[in-house]
Amino acid sequence: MKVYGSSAIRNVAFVGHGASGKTSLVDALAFVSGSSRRHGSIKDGTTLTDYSPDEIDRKHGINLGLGYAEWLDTKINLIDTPGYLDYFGEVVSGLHAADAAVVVLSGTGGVEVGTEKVWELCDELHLPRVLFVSLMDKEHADFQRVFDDVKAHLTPKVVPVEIPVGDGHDFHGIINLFSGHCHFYKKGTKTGEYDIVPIPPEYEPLFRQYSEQLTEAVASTDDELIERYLGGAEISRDAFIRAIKRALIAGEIVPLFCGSGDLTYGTRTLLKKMVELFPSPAEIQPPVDAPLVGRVFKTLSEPHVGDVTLFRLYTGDVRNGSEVFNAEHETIEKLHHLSVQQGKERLEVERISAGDIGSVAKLKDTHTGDTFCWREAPVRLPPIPFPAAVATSAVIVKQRGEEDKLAAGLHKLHEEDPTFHFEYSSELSQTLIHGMGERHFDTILNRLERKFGVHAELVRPRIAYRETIKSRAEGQGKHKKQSGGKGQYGDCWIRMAPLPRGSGYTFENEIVGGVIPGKFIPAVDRGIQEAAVRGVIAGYPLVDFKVECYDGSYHDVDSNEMSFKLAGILAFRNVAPKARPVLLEPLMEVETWAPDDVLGDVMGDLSARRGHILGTEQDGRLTKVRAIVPEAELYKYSTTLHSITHGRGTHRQKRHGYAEAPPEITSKVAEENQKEELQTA
Ligand SMILES: Nc1nc2c(ncn2[C@@H]2O[C@H](COP(=O)(O)OP(=O)(O)O)[C@@H](O)[C@H]2O)c(=O)[nH]1
Ligand SMILES: [Mg+2]
Repeated sequence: MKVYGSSAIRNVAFVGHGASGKTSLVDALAFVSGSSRRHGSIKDGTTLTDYSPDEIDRKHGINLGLGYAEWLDTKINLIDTPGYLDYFGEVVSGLHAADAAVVVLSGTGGVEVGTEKVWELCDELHLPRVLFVSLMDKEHADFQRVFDDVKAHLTPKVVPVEIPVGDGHDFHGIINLFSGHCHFYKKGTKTGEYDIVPIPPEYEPLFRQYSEQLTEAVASTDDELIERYLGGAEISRDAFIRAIKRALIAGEIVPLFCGSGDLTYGTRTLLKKMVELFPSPAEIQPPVDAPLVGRVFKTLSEPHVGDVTLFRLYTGDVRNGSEVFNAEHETIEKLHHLSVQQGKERLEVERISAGDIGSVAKLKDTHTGDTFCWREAPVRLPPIPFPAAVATSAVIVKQRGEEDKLAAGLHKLHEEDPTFHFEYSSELSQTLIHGMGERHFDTILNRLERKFGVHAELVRPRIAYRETIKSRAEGQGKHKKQSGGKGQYGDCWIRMAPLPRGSGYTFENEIVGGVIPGKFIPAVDRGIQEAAVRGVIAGYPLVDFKVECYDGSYHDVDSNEMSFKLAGILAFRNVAPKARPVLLEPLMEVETWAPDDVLGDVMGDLSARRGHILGTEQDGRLTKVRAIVPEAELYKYSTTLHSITHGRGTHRQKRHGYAEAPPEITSKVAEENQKEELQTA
């Protein structure tokens, strides 16, 4: 394959809501350009970028996919991203490798939740972008409605640069406002080819109206052009394109295109305009100044190949066999079989030049987010800001003996996907996974099975309850045993008192006159602590209390540390139940963002989860609700929130200490504990 220099490269991410037609469009662009051999379809599971078994089964993207289209002597890198929010990490990766974005909208759906989310991220990254309304051949597709929707809900800067001719099944042409041509597509069009025909008379008024709007919008972003425009002078095509490109990069206008990925309509114009309007890497300021800077934005784990590292170069060229420095892990990595990806295919290349995207397999110690540089000039780019996990579950193996394989598999999956985390909680004796939601966990389980042969399932995470006491109480613990020879003797009197939440445990020695010798006192303390770990109500650690040891007795021969430790245990078991013990449950502080039309339902749901609402405030288009909710009630919250808000709501949560559980919860937890004890007895 030809090596392209920086100014002949475009890096474009395709982003948008699920099922808006991104993957089909990317497939069509690569095919129409002649760079990919097959025009695939979602239905047959043959698209360029949705090739993993999971994606073929589910008929939607899960991983970022990469292909390219060569058009007008330019290599356009096509970064396809999934639409579902559970895979938003892939969008973050993709946009960090891109210099521009095509935001894809469905002709029947318009602006959807996913569109808004990717738009916000493009805004944050100041990415130049265009909008493409796909699926224009679908019944009920409506370009005008989508345009109005975009203007009202996404950006007022949108300007149509094309007009579809014919609606739904009758869609057969596109009027190009740049050239003033109407492109007519014959039935059976395979590679986006068209005839140029006169604009149909019934479209003349709309054509004139939109052309004027476009010229005015572009001219108004450019002082020189506006003079000429107002003076009635011709604006040359070159000057016009230059002005649009400048305005697009500055975010002053957002051109709106249309077409159909399935039918390949509109693909040639989009290819051409990506070359003409999007900045090349040569026009982009590199993030740091160094002779070689590249960023790993994605690690794929491919069957038969292993780990495939996708990287974007900013400065410097690398060659097949180059030794680059990974500053994060301080390792030298040799780039064997340097390649570019065309979907799942890897095409070996001699060189990847500055600005381009490359792929390399089997690196030693390189992960998503790492920086490549030369050893002599080490640099590290800031980490890619991946979204924080919003859901937690516990995971167990279905077959005994697979625990080690589970941990190894989870570790690999975390390296592949930075939005996925896991930990082993020794307190809960459970492996916990944290991620973006049920759908995300589902894919994790599938990958565990396919790639690592681990059969695992999700279970509810246990809750780390605590116990405490609410009043003072006192009493004795006495251990005495006489069995021939030397006996055992320990005897102590203790007072227990509650302490404020979060203070833990304190022990005070109030023995006077040596009724318990000083050397045995620490043993009493240890005994109490040991007993406290098992609690008195439901088997959970008892916390936030004070113990005073104020009396006791000993035996010259039979007393020893063990006897006094046992005395401590007995004293705790005797006194704690008299000190009004209660169960404490962990709380979370939850922040939920939701649109106003479902705010009532969102608050109702939080209350039903025994949540205490602290307040609400406006935050952009959404309202933020703050609430304190028991952790036990938050299992699968993200899924419920998703369904109540139709995917428009998000939330975030953090620990917020403990509070006394209501009696019905206490008895339920105590009962469960009893059952478990019987089972393990
Ligand atoms: N009629 C029609 N269907 C399309 C078109 N593009 C995609 N589709 C279908 O719409 C669904 C979603 O397409 P896909 O490319 O997976 O969308 P993505 O989730 O945005 O990547 C699939 O069933 C496609 O076959 C199109 O241009 N016309
Ligand atoms: Mg897709």
